Amino acid sequence: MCSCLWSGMVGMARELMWGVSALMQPAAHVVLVGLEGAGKTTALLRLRYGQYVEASPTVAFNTEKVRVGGGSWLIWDVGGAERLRPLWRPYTRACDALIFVVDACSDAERLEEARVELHRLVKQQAVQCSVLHRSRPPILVLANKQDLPGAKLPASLAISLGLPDLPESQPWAMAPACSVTGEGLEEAMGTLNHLVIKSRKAASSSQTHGPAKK
Ligand SMILES: Nc1nc2c(ncn2[C@@H]2O[C@H](COP(=O)(O)OP(=O)(O)OP(=O)(O)O)[C@@H](O)[C@H]2O)c(=O)[nH]1
Ligand SMILES: [Mg+2]
Repeated sequence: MCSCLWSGMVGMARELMWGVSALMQPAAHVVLVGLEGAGKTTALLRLRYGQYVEASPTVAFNTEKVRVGGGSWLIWDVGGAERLRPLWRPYTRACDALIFVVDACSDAERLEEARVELHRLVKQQAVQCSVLHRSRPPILVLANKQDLPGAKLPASLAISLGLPDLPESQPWAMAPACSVTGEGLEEAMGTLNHLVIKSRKAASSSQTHGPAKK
């Protein structure tokens, strides 16, 4: 048999096995964080109920199980008020992924506050993951409230939040959304699903072949 045909078949079989094992994976544990009022609970309720549900400020956390974007998710939504932010650390311990929600209409001061919190979280994750010998969970930054006039585009928000400065070992992606109408949420969860699958693949191949060279 022609070697390129053989390697094509092996590749297809490998992809099929990955597809089947992804279906059999338990729900990924995801944590929604971000400053107060960014729209975390609105996004969670939109994903869960498929319609706009008015949210009041979260005083601790909410949790919902949803299937969207090709994945099954157990989502924890933790309040973003300053006094609640210390809770992000225990909730994000050993999670499979993070969603950092940002209000795309934030002024420069609020964006700087969001940048500081995001980078603090990434540093905490790095420490926790090295202690637990696991790879860093991917982060999806959700550029929410795209329906409002003056909403900044994802590329500009990525710069303001210092995403290009994150270490190479930190997988991230950015997605625009409007949690009130739900526009962009499914695509965003699809993007996160790809990141989670890629992370799981990398973790399982490093268990088999040893860690990848840096
Ligand atoms: N126009 C618009 N408003 C939104 C959007 N997402 C959320 N909101 C509004 O923003 C306000 C705050 O939303 P929440 O979902 O409570 O924000 P949160 O991030 O959960 O806030 P905390 O629980 O305090 O951390 C609410 O009035 C929402 O209706 C959006 O995409 N567009
Ligand atoms: Mg909330």
